[in-house]
Amino acid sequence: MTIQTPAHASERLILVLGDQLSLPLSALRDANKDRDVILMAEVAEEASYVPHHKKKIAFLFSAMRHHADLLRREGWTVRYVQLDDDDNAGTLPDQLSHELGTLGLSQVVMTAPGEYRLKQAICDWAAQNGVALDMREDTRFVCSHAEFQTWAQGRKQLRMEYFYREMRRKTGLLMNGDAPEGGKWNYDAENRKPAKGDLFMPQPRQATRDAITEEVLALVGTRFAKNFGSLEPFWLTVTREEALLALEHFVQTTLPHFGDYQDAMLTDEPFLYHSVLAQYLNAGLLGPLEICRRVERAYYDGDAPLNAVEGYIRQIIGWREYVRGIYWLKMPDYTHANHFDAKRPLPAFYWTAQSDMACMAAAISQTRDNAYAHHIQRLMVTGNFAMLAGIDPHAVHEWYLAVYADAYEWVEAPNVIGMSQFADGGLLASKPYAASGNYINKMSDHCQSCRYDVKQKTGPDACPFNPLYWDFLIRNADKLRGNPRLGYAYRTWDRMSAEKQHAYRSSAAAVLDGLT
Ligand code: FAD
Ligand code: DLZ
Ligand code: SF4
Repeated sequence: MTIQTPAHASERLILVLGDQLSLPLSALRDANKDRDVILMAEVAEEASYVPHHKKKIAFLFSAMRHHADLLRREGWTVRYVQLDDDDNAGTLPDQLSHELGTLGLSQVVMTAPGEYRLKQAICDWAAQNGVALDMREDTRFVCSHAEFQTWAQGRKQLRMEYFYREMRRKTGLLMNGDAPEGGKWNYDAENRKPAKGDLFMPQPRQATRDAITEEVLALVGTRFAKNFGSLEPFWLTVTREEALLALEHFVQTTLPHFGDYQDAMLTDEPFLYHSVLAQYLNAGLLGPLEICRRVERAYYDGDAPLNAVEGYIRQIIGWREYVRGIYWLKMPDYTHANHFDAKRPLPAFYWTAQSDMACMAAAISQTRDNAYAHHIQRLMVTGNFAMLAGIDPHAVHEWYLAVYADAYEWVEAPNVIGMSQFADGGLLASKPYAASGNYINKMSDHCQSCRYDVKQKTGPDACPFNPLYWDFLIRNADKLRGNPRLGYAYRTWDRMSAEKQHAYRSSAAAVLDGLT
């Protein structure tokens, strides 16, 4: 890819994407408010490259429209193209061609897209059309691509924990000189408690709706009527101002318990003690360091314990930065990785939420209602089931990319392909996150109301996760038996009677045969 830098900074078209809703954007660094024009466009291609959840599209379109207003208030000239405008060209490259032609410009500046797909399309378009494209690094992250590559070079294993420590040192977050605050880098061992329903459980901040949001909701309700998900109630924040209030609300009401109940699941509490900030962060309404510094301050002010604050900061400067690094290191092949050669189509209940498995029904119906499910639901319920059942990881990837308001491929794909499906063969995770019903029972209240019996191992009433767990390990024994972290599981299988082994395999076959 050739990136040409314009000789002088004047009269350029600056493209701002739907997930680049930040004033401190590298594309705007040296721009001229009097002469340069910003382009923002709602285009069919971005809105349909996967069948996005209605709430996700509405959130982004409304946030884009509010951001365009903010840019105008800041003195910029903004050309904003709405989805239904007559001169909407349908794709970002075509819209760029159209605007360059109308304005008589030939230079485009932008911050690099987060997704490989779009970056490639825009670079190809610029090369084919002889457009001078100045595509700049996205500086809204703690770790640059070059820095991640240097860190990854020569390492046999790319473990998040070591990367995270580097990011702690780099940012100084929760550091006491060279030592981690409290003496330990990671307080996860304290963060595995199941939760109990509580009438006073905090909820994410509900945003106010204005005329712009109402207009977008009407547009999405019509144009994307057949897409997955409920548009109403629409409570997401669509401005930076309100996203800052949502951050403050989280810190004051929820953060103190974030650590303790990070892995818990409850049927009637979709958000538990999670921050529900990822959609704002990934769209650019909030920055990773401003969130982390606010959360760190809560610890030093005595408002939140270290296990919560460290755990939270680790998700952002650890996991979030790390998965982005992996994505750019491994694309374009990464989203087609299929270590287990899994081929089964995605069952229909991932779209309907109609399943007798109470845990799956809860995770998917909450996803349908909120365009949200928290990490353990994504990993240990819907993700775990898909991997155990041998669902094609690319289909699983496309589902996750569509259904969550925070989903962009750079963050979704490593979490799905790597962490939840082990489809990259262990680049990201040292062992598959495979679990039987016992784990879900320990961490949730789902099993109490389930048609299946979590204690039954085999037979028609057994929790489907139980036989599927063993079937998965045995189906993939050639690829997994050598993994030292699975030694105990294989030794347990080897000690079982042939009759018990057979019962597990035939129960699993019955579950798999029943998937449609
Ligand atoms: P909290 O639980 O409050 O966590 C705080 C913040 O940490 C999040 O807002 C997020 O920015 C960051 N974070 C936490 N875990 C991760 C992680 N594993 N990777 C990257 N960032 C993390 N996150 C996305 O932002 N987009 C996705 O498309 C996405 N897809 C996922 C798919 C699967 C299968 C799994 C297992 C995880 C996925 N995650 C994704 C990570 C995580 O589940 C979400 O970031 C989190 O649930 C968002 O809700 P929250 O803001 O309440 O997060
Ligand atoms: C996700 C999304 C959607 C639904 N629509 C638009 C859009 O109409 N215009 C736009 O500029 N961006 C949109 N996006 C976000 C882009 O898909 C995102 O910028 C790329 O995936 C790169 O991360
Ligand atoms: Fe899920 Fe099994 Fe529990 Fe039912 S019994 S909720 S399927 S883990």
